[in-house]
This record gives sequence, C-alpha cells and structure tokens, in this order.
Amino acid sequence: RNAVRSISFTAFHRHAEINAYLDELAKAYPSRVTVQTAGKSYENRDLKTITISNGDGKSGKNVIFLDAGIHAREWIAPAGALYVIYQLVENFVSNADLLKDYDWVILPVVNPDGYEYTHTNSRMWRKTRKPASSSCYGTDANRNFDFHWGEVGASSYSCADTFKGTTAFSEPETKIVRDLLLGLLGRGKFYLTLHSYGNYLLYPWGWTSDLPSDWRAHDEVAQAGAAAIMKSTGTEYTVGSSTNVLYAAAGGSDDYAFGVAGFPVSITMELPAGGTGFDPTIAEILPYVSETWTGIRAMAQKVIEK
Ligand code: ING
Ligand code: ZN
Repeated sequence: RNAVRSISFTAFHRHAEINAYLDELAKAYPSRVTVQTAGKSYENRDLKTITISNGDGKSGKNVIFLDAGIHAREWIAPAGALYVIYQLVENFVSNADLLKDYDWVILPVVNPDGYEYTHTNSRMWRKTRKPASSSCYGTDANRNFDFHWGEVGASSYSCADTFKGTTAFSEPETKIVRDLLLGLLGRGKFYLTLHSYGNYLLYPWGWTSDLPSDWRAHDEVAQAGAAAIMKSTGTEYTVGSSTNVLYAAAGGSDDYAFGVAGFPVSITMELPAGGTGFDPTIAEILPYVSETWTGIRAMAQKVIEK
C-alpha cells in the first residue's frame, strides 16, 4: 500500500487531525494497526490509542507503551509520538525488529482539552481543563497519579500550574492512562512518556531522592537512548532519576507505571526546547522528532534485547 501521509511534520496538528490520522492508518493497514477509544476527556474528546503490531496474528505479546501530551503546551511531544507512529506503521520494514516480539500501544495526546486550549486561547496552558474550584480550572495531570500522591512538588492550590487535583485520579484523562497501564499487567515492559523541554531522560523516583533498587535497568536503557542521540546529532541528554537531576514531584505517570502498574522500565523523556521553550519553529519539528526517534529506537532495542 502507498504511504498514507495525511500527517506532516511541518505543522503542529490539532487534536481532530491527529485522531483522523490514527483512523486513517487503521483503515489502510488493518492487519497491523488497531485504533481504540480508551475514553473521553472532560470536554468529551476521544482519547484514542493506536496499537501497532507486525501482523503475525500472535496475541499477548509484550508491550511498549508510549504517551505524550500530558501537558498541554508541550507541543513537540505529541509531534514526537506521531513520528514514532509514522515510523512503526509507514516505515515498517526498517523497524521490523521493534515489532517482532513486542506490540506498541501509543496514546499521542493524553490531555486533548488542554492541548486544544493552547491552540485556541492560551498558548502556555499546562493543565487539564476541568474546573478545579469555583475560581480556577485544571489539574496538573503529571501530579494526579495515585502513588505518593501530593507528597512533594505538587500544589494544593487549585490555581497553581502544578495543582495535584482534588483527589488522586480526579481527572478522566489520568484515569484513562491508569486503566490502560493496569490493563497491560504483566505484559507492559517499557513505559515512555514524552514531555518538553530540557533534554532529559528521567526515571523513578519522582517522589523521593532514593533510587529504586533496580535503578540500573532504567539507567542502562536511558543511557542507550542518550548515547544514540549524541552519536547521531551531538545533542546532549541528561540521564538520572527525576528527583536527582531535575526536581522532586510526586504523582507523576512514570512513578505510577513503575511503582504500581509493574512496568520494569519507566522513563520520562523531555524533548528539546525551541523558541521560548515550548514553541519550536515549524522548521525545528522534523529535526527534533527524528532525533527523538533515534533515542526511542535505541531504548526500545535495549528493552527488547533483555
Ligand atoms: N517536566 C516534568 C514535570 O511533570 C517530571 C518533570 C517528570 C517530574 C516526572 C517528576 C516526575 O514537571 C515537565 N516538563 O513537565
Ligand atoms: Zn510536561
């Protein structure tokens, strides 16, 4: 089949266009691609996952789970997820090694209400869009997961950018990620979440400066990603636990994937800055997402070879 290519890497696409691309892939490649609506955002947008396999018909394979767009303004992150989808589906032959024993499940926009709001109203919005109190909107989805929830690096003030939420999993969007992760129990081998910015490969814990006992497994995977990127473009990524190399923050999706959902490797990737930080130029999108893919590919290979 011809390449579908209803998506480009010369624009930051709206949520509806992203969902349309997923649906188009499912139609064009029915033996390798499944698109499911995992649930709806507060404002009723479909959170669609794309499951990519090699079409060999084997079920119950191990899974690499990738998400992006937990934070609304980090536009390069959903673009990075789309590039991964594009590579695994439309450049399948070159990436067959990544799909032999693993399926990939990708949720390119966790927080579509916030994402759309940054396109229509306020470019620097970070949170979800559900009312958080009588005066303020939105919860920081990356402080809303139920693992040491609210203990550190999260705000109880509903107007703050790092508001932890009224309860853990107060947001429909974080509940959806929770249920997807728990649904992969035993099969989920690598959780990767794309954010921006700053060029970091972060692993647990975010809630404490202690390292998990098997931090070396995370470090090995992250270092493989950083080394591959360094080799291809010379871009330097900082590797370490999020508390130790960035800051402490509880309630993040990576801590939950590792600490509760049993993913043995769980990493937050902070893509490069552009413009003032969150707004790479159109010309920067393709170089950034292809460099990101180089790192993701290397990390996936490291996970798979284990
Ligand atoms: N950074 C992450 C944040 O949620 C992070 C960093 C990840 C902290 C995981 C703790 C745990 O603040 C961005 N840019 O969102
Ligand atoms: Zn973020």
